[in-house]
This record gives sequence, structure tokens and C-alpha cells, in this order.
Amino acid sequence: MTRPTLHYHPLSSYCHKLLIALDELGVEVDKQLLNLGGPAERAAFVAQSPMGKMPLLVDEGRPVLETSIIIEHLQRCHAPAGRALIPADPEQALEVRLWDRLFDLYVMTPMQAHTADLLRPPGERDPVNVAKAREGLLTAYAMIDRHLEGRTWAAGEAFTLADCAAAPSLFYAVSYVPLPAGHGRLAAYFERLMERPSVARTVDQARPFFRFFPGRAGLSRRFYVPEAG
Ligand SMILES: N[C@@H](CCC(=O)N[C@@H](CS)C(=O)NCC(=O)O)C(=O)O
Repeated sequence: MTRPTLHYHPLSSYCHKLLIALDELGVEVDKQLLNLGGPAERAAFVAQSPMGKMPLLVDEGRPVLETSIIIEHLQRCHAPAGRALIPADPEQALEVRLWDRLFDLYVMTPMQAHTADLLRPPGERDPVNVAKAREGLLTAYAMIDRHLEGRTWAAGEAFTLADCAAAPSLFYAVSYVPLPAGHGRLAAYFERLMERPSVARTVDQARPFFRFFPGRAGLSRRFYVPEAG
């Protein structure tokens, strides 16, 4: 079986979700850094990922899209026996998929809205949309903090797909909207995520690129130290 190829960027939050999963599953891929600034590379990429979204996995010549689907595919077709991020039990699997969706939709999406706003020219910023994204994040933080009562990881005692989604979404989200006081369970969960070796390695591979992250001013100094001058 040939190794799949991963088209990615070291800074991208959804690519982080997949890098964490690859590490947890013990699956090797050939990594290709995407440079979407080049028209030829962009055209080749969009031919396989029509919405222009990364990461893209190509397995045996077939594009596999959407991080949650890619991770499930890797678990099914490439992970060694005993390595899993989606449990076999259907009820537990539903809980994992639910929290994967909640992190993608209600943490990642408003986090990305903050980034998108910063990428606009100053005259075209949309403070109403940013305020809405901020409110959305605060609502999500409260929901997650309540849910974590009695849980180590997002779906219970095992690290799963849901935690792969949680780590990068929260990592970047708190650079825009810090965790409010009073969300002790969420704050402790965030620290557990950052200490997880697969997550720490994913953050490490991004460190040289954080100076290009539009929200870098909000990143904790333990992850990014602004250059002097
Ligand atoms: N639902 C997609 C989201 C992927 C996504 O939003 N990727 C971002 C990078 S973090 C992207 O490709 N953005 C480029 C663009 O929107 O032009 C997934 O799970 O793979």
C-alpha cells in the first residue's frame, strides 16, 4: 500500500486537526506544503479540492476531503490495529462525532471569522460580524465548560477525533477571545490539550510560521515571542 499524500500548510488550523490525528493514529503520509499564491499550484489544488479548502489527502490517486472524513478514512484504511480516534461502539462514536461537529462549527468557524476580518483591508473590516463571532465563541466556551464536568477529554476518558478538533480551534480562538474567568474546566482542558504530545508536536511544527498568523498579537508568549523592532 502506498503512502497517502497530504497537501497542507503548517499554520492552518484544520491542517493541525489532521496532523494531530495522524500522530495519534501512527499513520505516515508524504507531506506537500501548499503554496496557493502560485496560479498553477492553485489550479491543480482546486481540481482536487473544489472548495479550495485544505487539508487535502490524496490516497491511491483519489482525493479525500474534509478533515473528519479524512481522519475516519485513515483510521479505517491505514491505522495499525488498536489505534482509533472514533470508537467502535455506535453510541460512543455518535458522541465523538457530535463534539467534533460542535468544535468545528462553533469554535473553529467564529475563530476563522476573526482571522478573515484581519486579512481584509482596514477600510473593509466588519466590526458587527466580529462582535457576532466573539459572542459565538463566548457561548461555545460556556457550553464546553459545562460539558467537561466529570470528563477528561471532550467525549469522555479517551482522546478522540473530538479532541483533534478541539485543540487547534481553541488554540487559535483564545488568541482572539481569551477564556473568561470562571471557566476552570475549560481552562484545565486547554492545558491538557496543549500538553498532549501529538498537540505539542503540531504546535512546534507551526512555530516558525506564527509570525505570519494575523492574530499573532494574541498568542501566548509560550507559543510565540514577537521579534524585537
Ligand atoms: N470543513 C473543512 C474546513 C477546511 C478549512 O476551512 N480550511 C481552511 C484552512 S484552516 C482553508 O483551506 N482556507 C482557505 C480558503 O478558505 O480559501 C475541513 O474540515 O477540512
